[in-house]
Amino acid sequence: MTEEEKNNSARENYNADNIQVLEGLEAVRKRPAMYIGDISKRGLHHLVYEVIDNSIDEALVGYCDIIEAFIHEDNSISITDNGRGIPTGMHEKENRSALEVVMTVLHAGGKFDKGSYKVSGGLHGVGVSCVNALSKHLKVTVHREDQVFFQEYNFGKPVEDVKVIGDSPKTGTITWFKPDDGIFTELVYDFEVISARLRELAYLNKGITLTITDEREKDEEGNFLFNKFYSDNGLSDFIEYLDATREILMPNPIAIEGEKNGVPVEVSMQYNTSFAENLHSYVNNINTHEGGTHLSGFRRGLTRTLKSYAEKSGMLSKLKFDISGDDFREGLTAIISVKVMEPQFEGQTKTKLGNSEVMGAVDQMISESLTNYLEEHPKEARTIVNKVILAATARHAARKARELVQRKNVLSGSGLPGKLSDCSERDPELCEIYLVEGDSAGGTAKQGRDRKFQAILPLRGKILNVEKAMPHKIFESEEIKNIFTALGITIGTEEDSKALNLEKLRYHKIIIMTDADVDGSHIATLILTFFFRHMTELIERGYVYIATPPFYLIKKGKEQVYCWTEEEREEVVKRLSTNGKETGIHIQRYKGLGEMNAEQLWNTTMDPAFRTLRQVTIDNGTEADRVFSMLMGDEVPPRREFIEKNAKYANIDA
Ligand code: 0RA
Repeated sequence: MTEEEKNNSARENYNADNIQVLEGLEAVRKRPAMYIGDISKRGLHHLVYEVIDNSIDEALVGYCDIIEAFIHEDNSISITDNGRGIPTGMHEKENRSALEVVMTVLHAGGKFDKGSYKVSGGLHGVGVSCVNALSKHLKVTVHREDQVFFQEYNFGKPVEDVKVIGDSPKTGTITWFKPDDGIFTELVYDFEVISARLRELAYLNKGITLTITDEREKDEEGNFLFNKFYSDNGLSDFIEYLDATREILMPNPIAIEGEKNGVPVEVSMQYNTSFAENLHSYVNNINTHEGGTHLSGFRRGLTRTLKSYAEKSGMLSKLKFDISGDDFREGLTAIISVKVMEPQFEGQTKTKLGNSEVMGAVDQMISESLTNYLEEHPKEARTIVNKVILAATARHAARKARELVQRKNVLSGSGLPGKLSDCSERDPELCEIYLVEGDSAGGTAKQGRDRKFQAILPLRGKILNVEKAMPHKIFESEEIKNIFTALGITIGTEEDSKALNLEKLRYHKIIIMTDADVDGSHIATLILTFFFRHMTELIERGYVYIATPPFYLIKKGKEQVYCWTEEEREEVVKRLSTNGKETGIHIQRYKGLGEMNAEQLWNTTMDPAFRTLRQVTIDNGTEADRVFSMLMGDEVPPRREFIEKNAKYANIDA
């Protein structure tokens, strides 16, 4: 064959392969959300997690311990690892480099290592080929067998065959990609979001170093933003991180690790003085928000083991009522992490583990290890039982209070709170409710609203801090009772004291509207804490929003402009200035909603045609749990540090 014939032949083969490849990757490009969840911020970040997951898999089989992520100046991403490098040899069936197959064929990743332990995730585990399909440009560099291999792609299509571009003494894989701006609606990476995921991965996979460098931004010393995560003790370190601002009841978390019926199970747990139940479960490093069989197994094992210990100890003899399953989990922070070969994910968001064999495995594991622990730690065992008794007593009180409230609502006609100005529409999908800080702003909102579909519920001052209060307090707080009844939600059944009944939910948009100052953001946080702890499902369904009133009204002559940021204000002032002079410009800083009249409030903050609502979402439930307990808990220094780092009002109020 001449050189030209060779090239032609290669091209023909290449084209034949390509047809097949295009079918797969075109499907991803046509319906990206089916593969990565969505095409907004979440999906954009999903690309990074997908690539990192492949490196984590390499680490799990013991060949890699450093994974580094970079956000480049143009919002492209690189992930490097020091694993064996993606295989580059000829893939016999496909008749081209294995590397190319991994990068261009759906679900091809990892299939070479038949003997090895490979688990794959739910939403994750779609394969790096998906990332390739959704990238404008991607380059992969592999160091292995003393050489450097390279291939690049446009929209998932190889630009040329895999080639050797140099020699190398090391091994590893470097993947660089630039997400396709024709697919994603959001293209800016969030350093904190990626950091939170890397932190989580470091705790879930002890011994691996994960770093993130943000090349878009430098600190005061001229260094790029940088985070490094590493954990020696895995889940127990995670528990200590999550409980850092809680008052704990034992010197160290209880750590459980082993394998049952072929299922690797890892659990760490610790009791604290709070009333919240904080269970976080993972399957193959993926957070299972909706729980599933591993969580059920944990609950069963925990309840049975503690109950049997408590009964044997005689500590329950004075108790005049039953202990329920909930009582064993009040003030408990626990992480359950299992690895499952072929996970079945179910539920609304496909984050509920369905594999039935996992339930027994976790149950047995917990029973055996916890029984040992209790025998070896009598002091901690007594503390736990006392905590359970306290929880049972409080639950008993809460039930009485709740029954009283719910009976009263039935008796008092419509049952709606007197302070609610309801809308006339009845279809919940079309209805909105504004939870407004203060009676006076509530009055303005009532005048300004469209009464057809907008309801107003004014809340008085600071609502109850549910993070610190005993559970039954929420049924005694007037403001919180009003929220429940206005929304049409009941909480708690005989079986589950925390179950939400959303059947009679009256609004599908619940909008928190507070002053744009420090007090206002504190009140918004109190309300959000309440929703996060007691009405999580409303947030998960996307029903909870935050209104964004403007910070400034700038006037000059007849022109009026509202501004939401400092940058906007500067821009507008510049535009309205004549010859660099600000003469005739009047700037009004809105400190509170009360400074706006009804028309202004409607125009800027409530009119659906103009307003901006920020939807409340939970990107990372574990991190959200930690932040809420810190913001609303007892310790001041970490809270101050967080607020100083994140406050957008700080400079404005100063
Ligand atoms: C399968 C087999 C081998 C390496 C990998 C997968 C691998 C994949 C990725 C993805 C990102 N980084 C990775 N590192 C390794 C190697 C098999 C062998 O060398 O015998």
